[in-house]
Amino acid sequence: MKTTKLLTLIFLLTTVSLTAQNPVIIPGTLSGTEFILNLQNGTFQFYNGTNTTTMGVNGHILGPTLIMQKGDFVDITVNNNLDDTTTIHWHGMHVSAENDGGPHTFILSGESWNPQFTVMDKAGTYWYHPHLHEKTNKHVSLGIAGFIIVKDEEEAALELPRTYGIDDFPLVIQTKDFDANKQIVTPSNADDVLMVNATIDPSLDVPAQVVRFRLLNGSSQRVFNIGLSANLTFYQIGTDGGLLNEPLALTRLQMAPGERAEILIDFDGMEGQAVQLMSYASEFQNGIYGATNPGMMQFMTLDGYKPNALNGTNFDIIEFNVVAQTSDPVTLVPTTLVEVTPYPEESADITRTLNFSPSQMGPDQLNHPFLINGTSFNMDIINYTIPLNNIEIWSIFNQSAIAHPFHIHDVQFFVLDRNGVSPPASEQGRKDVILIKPMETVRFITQFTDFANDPVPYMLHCHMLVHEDGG
Ligand SMILES: [Cu+2]
Repeated sequence: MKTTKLLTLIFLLTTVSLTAQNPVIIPGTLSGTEFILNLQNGTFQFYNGTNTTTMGVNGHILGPTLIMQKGDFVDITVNNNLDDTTTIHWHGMHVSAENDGGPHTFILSGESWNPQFTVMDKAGTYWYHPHLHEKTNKHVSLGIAGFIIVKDEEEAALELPRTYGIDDFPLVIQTKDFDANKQIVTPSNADDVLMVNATIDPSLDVPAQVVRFRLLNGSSQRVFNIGLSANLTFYQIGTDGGLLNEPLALTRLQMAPGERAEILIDFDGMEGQAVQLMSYASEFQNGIYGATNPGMMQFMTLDGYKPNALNGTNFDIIEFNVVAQTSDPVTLVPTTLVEVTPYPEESADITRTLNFSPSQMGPDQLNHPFLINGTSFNMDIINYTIPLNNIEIWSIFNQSAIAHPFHIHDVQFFVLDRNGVSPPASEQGRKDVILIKPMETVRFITQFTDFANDPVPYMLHCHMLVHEDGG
């Protein structure tokens, strides 16, 4: 009897230690105007004692955070030391097509690419990732992704936390599928391992004051319904393309693959307490990757999707442990931020309509590629030729049974409406990704300024990387 109890105790202790929190990795930074990025194969221990084959930038997993100043002319050298062709795209940034790093601007194994451009973007959280046709998911899933933080004078004038790694933290949230040997499986619909900055079961010590988080959904397919434990309030201050007019007090924020959000959490007076950043995925309606059923109808299957403890349930993303204040804390959430001015609808030169549809109708449609206006991606076809400086409304109808996060390069847009209704305040800032639900029409307005290029196109695509790779 005693032995049994002892064994039980040992078992419990072992279980606890296996699920212990791991301090989240904070990526290093590169700043200035010259950046050298070495893409490389690597191995990384997501699980203690087990090497997983990975890809990384200047290291074995993920990449450094690039800190850029608006107005600077930056010179980036990307050395492809992988044994595969790839590209690097500056997601969300307004750069010329030849500097954008889309699938046409590939870097062969052993070669280098040297984009140079003036940073024209507003202060905000952008990111970089591979964009090779049919290989984007593999290269991102194996680990190539990094943050870009753009700073500007407008943002610098605000009383916001901005000390990297102290009161300003980048958090890339990803789910992956590991096989029995703890190797990453791609493509997969069985992504049941959640990580933040490549750390499984992550925790982070945060000071008892207002702290800024730059959230990125870097997952291949999964949508998160961000919230805090005990439904604590947090404040969204930024969307994909920069700061909002004013902080928004929220308890939930939906984030699809590719989307970023800057949030503030006020930990003042909470020293010694723990707060979980969570996904309340139980609240998703069907038809979203992350809900109980990924298709609108229950009978629609997605190979490998079930069973998965992350689907349709609430789960922790990262634990924040509140520690002592820093010496110069921000303790108030500002009341106003920057002026964000959408283009008036009447200013549009044209409305384009896009229709997302399955390539194969019926209950198995989620396992097949999806089409835009009845066609899939072709490297040799340019689908739209847009006059420089056009202001355009894009009206996108999702005629398929799963929600797709639509992404367009070069521009930030403003959402006009969802099925004719104004979007929630959290979607009224500058955006470059928008989740379009089944049978929903989303309209946005944008302007195509500064860059014209005949042979090198910009991309528009679904940011579920499996759908993207499917064309
Ligand atoms: Cu899609």
